[in-house]
Amino acid sequence: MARINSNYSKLAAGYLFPEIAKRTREFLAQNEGVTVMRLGIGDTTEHLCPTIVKGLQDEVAGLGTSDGYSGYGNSEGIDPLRQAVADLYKGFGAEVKMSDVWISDGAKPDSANIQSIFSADSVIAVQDPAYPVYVDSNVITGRTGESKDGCYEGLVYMPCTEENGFFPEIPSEKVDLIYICSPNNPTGAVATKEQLKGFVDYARKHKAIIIYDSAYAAFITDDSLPRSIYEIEGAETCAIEINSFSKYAGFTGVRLGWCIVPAALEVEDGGAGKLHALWGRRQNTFFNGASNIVQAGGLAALSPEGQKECGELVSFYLENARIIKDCLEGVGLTCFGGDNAPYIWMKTPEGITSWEFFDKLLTECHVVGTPGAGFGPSGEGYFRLSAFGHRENVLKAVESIKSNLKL
Ligand code: PGU
Repeated sequence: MARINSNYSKLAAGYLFPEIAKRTREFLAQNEGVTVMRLGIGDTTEHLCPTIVKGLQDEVAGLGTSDGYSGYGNSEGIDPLRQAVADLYKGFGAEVKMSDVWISDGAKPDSANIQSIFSADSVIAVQDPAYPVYVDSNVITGRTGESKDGCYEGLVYMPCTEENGFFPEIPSEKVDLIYICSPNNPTGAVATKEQLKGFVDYARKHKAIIIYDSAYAAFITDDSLPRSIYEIEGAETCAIEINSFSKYAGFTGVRLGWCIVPAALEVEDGGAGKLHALWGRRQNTFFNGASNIVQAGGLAALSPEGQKECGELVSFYLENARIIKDCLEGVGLTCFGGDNAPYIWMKTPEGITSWEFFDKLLTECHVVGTPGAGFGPSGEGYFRLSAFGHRENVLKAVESIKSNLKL
């Protein structure tokens, strides 16, 4: 008799973004003729850069020839791309070995899958608020109890608040896995080197592992801020880093990411090389490698010309962020983030919950955003606006907010 994984029933709600899409669809069904401006999900909108398109097309053309055809690749990805990723890190002063780089089909699968190489009784610490995948993947695996008052039992929440600049204090208890996202989704805050050093020191002392999601690293314009945790000395012994081509190169639909699992990592019951080998074993069993076509696109994205073109895209989205933030501050709302990240983290007006603000913004302004509560209990009272959008759509959204939002 087959039985279900009952941990799924612990999940407090549906996955956040489909839930928002559903509520938006319901609103549109009830309000015929209305169009909405979508600043909800962080999904890129601008077309691929020419250098990437050429990289993809050349690979497709090659696959149509006997010489250029390739079948299954290594689950860790093609070496030139792994090397290009390692070289990218060199560019900002971090030492990453090509052999520690795994190419994947995106940061979301990696951030959900990585927990599988750790013990089932690991104590998990998450920034609160956080990208929901870190929590949900551990709930599904059974590392938490039930959800009570918006918190899962057994999970260590590290509040990120206005008071601590949206970067958490180091846990006072012993935890085993620590998820850190910088630039942060949803708060837009970027951890400083000193802040990361505090966590690296903690992790080395307690043989904990940091899972560092740097999916938005390309949005850092302030050169004093770290783009990788490996800019911190000793991080290769205690940190895994996950990143993506999604936001940097517009690959949200194309799909490509990478995960760095250094051979130098050490845990309580495994010395150097152990976690590295386990991740290789996991990927070889569950994954047949990222698409060869897409990897060629990734290689083009990391070429000097590709980096220049992608950099322009990133600047375009950061300009959107500035436009949105200026508008919100102009109507008297308090905002954070948006300077080195594509998200603006806004305080909801006094007495209005984040889901109430979602409804208010949708009904009054026809603008879709993301309620902070969807990212964890400390997200209540906040609202996320995404800077991904066509300029025309962003301008329409800000005009509507200025004219129609009743505060
Ligand atoms: N990591 C973080 C921190 C993210 O915010 C996102 C996307 C990803 C990883 C996903 O990267 P991929 O390489 O594309 O897999 N966050 C978006 C999209 C929502 C989602 O469910 O992934 C967001 O709006 O938060």
